Amino acid sequence: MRPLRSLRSLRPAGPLRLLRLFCLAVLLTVASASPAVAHDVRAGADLRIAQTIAGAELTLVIKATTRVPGPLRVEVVGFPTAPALDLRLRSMTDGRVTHGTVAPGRPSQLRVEETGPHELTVAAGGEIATIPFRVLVDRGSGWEYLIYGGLFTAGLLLVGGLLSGAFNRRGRPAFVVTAVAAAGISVAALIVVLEPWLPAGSPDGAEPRPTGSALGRPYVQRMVSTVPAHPAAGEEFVTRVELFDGSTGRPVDDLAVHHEAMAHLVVTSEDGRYFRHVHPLRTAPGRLEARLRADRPGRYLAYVELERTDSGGQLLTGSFTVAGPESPPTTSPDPDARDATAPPETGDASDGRDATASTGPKPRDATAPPGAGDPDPASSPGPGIRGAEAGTVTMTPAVPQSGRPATIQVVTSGTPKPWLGMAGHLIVRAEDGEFLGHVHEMGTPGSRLRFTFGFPAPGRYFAWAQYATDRGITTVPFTVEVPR
Ligand SMILES: [Cu+2]
Repeated sequence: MRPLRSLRSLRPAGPLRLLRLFCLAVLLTVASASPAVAHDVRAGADLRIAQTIAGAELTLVIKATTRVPGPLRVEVVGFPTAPALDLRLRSMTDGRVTHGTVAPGRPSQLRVEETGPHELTVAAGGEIATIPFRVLVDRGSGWEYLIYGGLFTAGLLLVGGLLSGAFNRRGRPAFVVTAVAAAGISVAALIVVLEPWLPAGSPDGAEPRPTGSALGRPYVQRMVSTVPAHPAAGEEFVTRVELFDGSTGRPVDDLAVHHEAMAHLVVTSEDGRYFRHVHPLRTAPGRLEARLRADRPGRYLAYVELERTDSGGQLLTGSFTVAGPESPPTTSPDPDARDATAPPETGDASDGRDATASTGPKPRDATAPPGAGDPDPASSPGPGIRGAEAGTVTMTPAVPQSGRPATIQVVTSGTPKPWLGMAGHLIVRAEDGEFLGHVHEMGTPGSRLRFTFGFPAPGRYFAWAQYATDRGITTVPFTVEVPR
């Protein structure tokens, strides 16, 4: 029988073992560093929230705070403009309240006395929204202390090593001291290099995370309704979305900011001629509301895109019916309506209520009819787009195939500016309403937007490309036929 090797011989020599242990510790730390939550409000970052209020589409910007107690600056960006908003900031910790007013170009300077949960109430045009948020202040990561500690120790030891070397003929103590100093410098340098991947300390005011929440919170359950229950064509009504936690029955009030909004509400008529993309107001815990007006009776489909904290993104659906006499299709529609096939210059909504709207006749067909040998000139791909009229949509390939990516290019009027964190948005609905897709612009420079989209199945799709310029939000509607 072969003798067992002694355990001792399996162990690496002392310094080598220490080095291995150190590398293992670094690897474990990096591996266990969880990626940052994408829509968390972080210290040092502005909180941007899109709101559709008083008929205007705007983004409220709560600026990052660096010191508390201190000022809290609130700004507003209008698309194209925004009314003056009355602000009321309330600390959820001690109930302290401060007031202010904000308008485009006129920021409001509120004051915060402590970190933690706050509520900002925004009022304009008889509408009120309350936005819960947390004031967070970075207290620095523990790694920084390690870096500075390592460098400080190394500095001390280096001086000690030099002195010891100078006064001691036998160089061994000096060598040891210098070696430890070099190790200190190495640790500090390694942490500097690895810092982007190391877990950051939670900032002051952050929500205490429950332990053992690996499974996350359940998906939201919803109720979509209108007030009044049976809205009439041409009259304003409220679309209400109520969110419940299925496991507790309580309102869901922990939405993460998703694409710069608490929720995105898309309402379309069954025939695709009516389209609204708005950012509903939080009027009560778990309740989101948006004022709308539909010009024609019929069935309307509502889609809500949101993200619950620790739960992920979700698309909720609902529908409602607008009552009233059918208006003759050829007469001029209500003042809100606009010609979907007109160039965006004339199609830009002047009324903020419809800043993200499109209504009117049947949108143009961006695709050649299936089987047509000679595609529509507007469908010619890529290069031909130069100098094309704003609102021109081209598809590559000209006839998209289901399940394969297609590139959709939209000529814009002017250079788009960021809206909801992106240069452009494309929303696609299947004709039967069973599918709604939403993709973003791919970062194309200049006055055009490019999207990649995969149509999931053959059929007819209604699509709306949206972008913002100084003149407001432009919506370019078109239809796409995906052959079998
Ligand atoms: Cu949105």
